[in-house]
Amino acid sequence: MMAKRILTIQDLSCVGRCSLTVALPVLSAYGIETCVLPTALLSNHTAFQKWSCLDLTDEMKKIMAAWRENGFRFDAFLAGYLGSAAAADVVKTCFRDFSNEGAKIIIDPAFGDNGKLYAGFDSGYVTVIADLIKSADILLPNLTEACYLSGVEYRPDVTPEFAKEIVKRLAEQTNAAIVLTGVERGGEIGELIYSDGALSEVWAEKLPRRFHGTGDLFAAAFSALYLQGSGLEKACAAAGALVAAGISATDDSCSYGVNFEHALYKRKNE
Ligand code: PXL
Repeated sequence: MMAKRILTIQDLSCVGRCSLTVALPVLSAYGIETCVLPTALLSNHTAFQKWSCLDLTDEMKKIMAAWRENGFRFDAFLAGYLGSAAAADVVKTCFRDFSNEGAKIIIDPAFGDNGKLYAGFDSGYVTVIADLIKSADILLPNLTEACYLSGVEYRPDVTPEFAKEIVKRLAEQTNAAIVLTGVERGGEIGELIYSDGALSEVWAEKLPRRFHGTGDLFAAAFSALYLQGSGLEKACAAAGALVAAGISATDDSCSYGVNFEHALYKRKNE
């Protein structure tokens, strides 16, 4: 079997499950060879009160220079939280220089939630990401990110009908399939998918508690399943089920993220 090699490009936050500390174990557990390009090194994610952050943009350039000499190529990319506009520029070069033929570029914009930008981001960062997503084959925004990227005002009570309009607007701005996450209706949560001019929806029971890092967990599992040949809807349903299993197994405070380790372990041992 020709194995796929993915490069995931995100920050490394030492505490609080998110970005690389989620993507690397999850992609590996699904059997995908996973390489990493860390964009920043943080003491912990920025939803905790205090954090330190070392921007790694300069190191990313050095890493990529060595990779060019080694002739490395990747079959897929999963880009998430980048941390700075400068890092986003480097990521664009990375896609250009290290893609195998037919490589899939999956981008989770990862700059906000609940109608707000994450600490440290501003409209300039959103503009840079709005440019970066033009390279994407698949875009995985949540509602907040989709609103910022498409210039639509965020409303927490957005109806699935209105969400469809946002998704179509985003599709016009990119060549990507759009997978809008965290759409709600009644007691359900799901994804709206727009691909090749067709809309589809995936729904599951909404669990009452919200956790940090669920978007990163969804993106990692979705990417693994998609690369293994699941269609967009199937990959969404299975990734959503993993997130739900993780949430059900979590009794920590929401800042520490989801107990995906238990969900992965159970998946393997059932
Ligand atoms: O889960 C998204 C994320 C990733 N990385 C860092 C973050 C956040 C969200 O706050 O702060 C450093």
